[in-house]
Amino acid sequence: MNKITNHMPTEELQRLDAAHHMHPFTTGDEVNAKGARVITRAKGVTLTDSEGNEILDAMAGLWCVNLGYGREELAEVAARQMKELPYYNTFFQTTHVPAIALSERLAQLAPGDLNHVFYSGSGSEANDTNIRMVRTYWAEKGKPEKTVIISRHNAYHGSTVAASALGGMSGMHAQSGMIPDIHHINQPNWWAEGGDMSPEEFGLARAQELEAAILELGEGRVAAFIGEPVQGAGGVVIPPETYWPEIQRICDKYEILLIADEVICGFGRTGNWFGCQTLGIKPDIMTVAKGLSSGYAPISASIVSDEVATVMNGCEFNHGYTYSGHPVSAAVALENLRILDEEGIVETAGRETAPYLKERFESLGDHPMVGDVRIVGLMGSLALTPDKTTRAKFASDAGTVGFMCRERCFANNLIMRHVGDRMVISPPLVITKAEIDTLIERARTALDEAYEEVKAAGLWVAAS
Ligand code: PXG
Repeated sequence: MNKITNHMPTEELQRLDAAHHMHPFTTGDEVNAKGARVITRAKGVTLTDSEGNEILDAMAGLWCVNLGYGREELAEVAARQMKELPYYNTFFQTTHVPAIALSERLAQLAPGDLNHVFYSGSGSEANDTNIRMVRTYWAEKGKPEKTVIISRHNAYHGSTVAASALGGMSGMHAQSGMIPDIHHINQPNWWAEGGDMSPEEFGLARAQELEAAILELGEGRVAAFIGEPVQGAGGVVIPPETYWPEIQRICDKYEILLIADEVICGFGRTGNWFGCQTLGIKPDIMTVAKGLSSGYAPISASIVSDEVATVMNGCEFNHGYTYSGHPVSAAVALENLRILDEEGIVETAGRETAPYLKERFESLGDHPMVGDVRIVGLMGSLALTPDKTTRAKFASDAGTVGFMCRERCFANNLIMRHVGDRMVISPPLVITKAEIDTLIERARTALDEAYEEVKAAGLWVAAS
C-alpha cells in the first residue's frame, strides 16, 4: 500500500478522496468533480491547505475549536493517557481516573445543581441519550405516558435517527423520517418570521407556542422541551429577550424538563461558560460536546440536575456506548478545560474579545447586501437581503446568494459558513484583535465581490 502524505500533489489527494471518501452534508458528485479542499495543518486560528494557502478559520472548525489549533499540551496528555490506559469502559461497575476527574470538573463549572454527568461520543449521541433519559425518568416517576419531547423548527440537535428527528431541519426529516412523540413549535427568528410584530412581542408569541402545544398534546404527555440557547446551525438565531424567560416560566408551570442543547453555546462561545448563563435559562439537563474538548478528541455529555440523577440512579438505565467517558477523550477534555480556565480564555473572550468583535462585525451592517447583524459573544451572523427596509428575501432559492458569498470568502482565505442567505461566524475564542481586523477586512472584500456577482447574474431581485 502506498503511503498517502501531506506532500502528495493536491490533484492526487483529491482524486483519491473522490474515489473512496463520502463527505457529510455534501453532494458527492459536486465535490468529486471540483476536488475537495485539502487541509493539511493548523495553528491558532489559521488553517493551511495543500496549496500553501493560509486561511483564517472564522468557524473554529465546526464551531468547536474554542481553544484554537495546535496546543501541544493536549497532544501530550493524549499520548500519556494512551500509554497508561488507552481504553477501558465505564460499564459493569468500573471507572477510571479521567472520567472521575472530568465529571468533578464539569460539576464545578456547570451552573446550579447540574452535578452529574453521563458521557457519549458526539452531540448527536448525547441528545439520543437525553431522549431515552427523560422518558425513563418519567417512567420511573410513575408517569410512563410522558414521552413527548417538544423542539423547534430549524433547530439542530444532530444527525442520528433520533437526534435528526428531534432537530427541526425539514431536509433531514425528508431523508429518514421521524420517530414517534417528537413535536415541533416555531423558532424565535424575528428577522425572517417576525412580520409586523416588535421583536419583544414576537419572542413572547413564539414562546407561548410551547404552552399551546402542551395544552393541545395534554400536560400528562409531555416529557421535555429542548432548545439551543442560541440556534447555531440554524443561522445564529439570537432570540428576543422576552423568549427564554417565558419558556422557563412555562416549563416550570407544567413541570416539563428543560434541556439546553449547549453543544455550540457551551465553553465560552456566548461570552460565559454556558449559553444558559448568558440567556438566563435554568435547565434540568445540558447537552455539551464540541468545545468540551475543543474538537481535539470526540466526547460529549449530558450534565443533569441532582433531581434527575436521583431518579435515574434508582433504576438500571439500559443505555451506554463503548466510548462513554473514553479515557483519552476525557483526559484531553480536562486539559482543554484547564487551559480555558487558567489562561482566562473564556473570561477574556467575554470581557474583551466579544465587545471588539461586536463593534467590528456590526460595521459590516452598512454594506448594501447586509440587512441584519446579530452577534452574542463570539457567534454572529449577517442576513443578506436585496432590501434592508422590508427585510426581503431574495427571489432566488434560499442559499443561492449565501453560497456565492461563501465561495468569495474561500477565495479570500476566510472560512465563513452560510446558512441559507445568512453568513455565520464562530471563531476560536483565542482570536486576537489584529486577527479580527483581518477577518472583517476579508469579509468585506468577499461581500463586495459577491455583490457584484449577484448583480451580474441578475439575482439582485427581491422575492415578491
Ligand atoms: N446539537 C447542536 C446544537 C449542534 O450544533 C449537534 C447537537 C450534534 O453534534 P455532533 O457532535 O453529533 O455533530 C450539533 C452539531 C454546521 C454544523 O454546519 C453544525 C453541527 C454539526 C455539523 C455541522 O453548522 N452541529
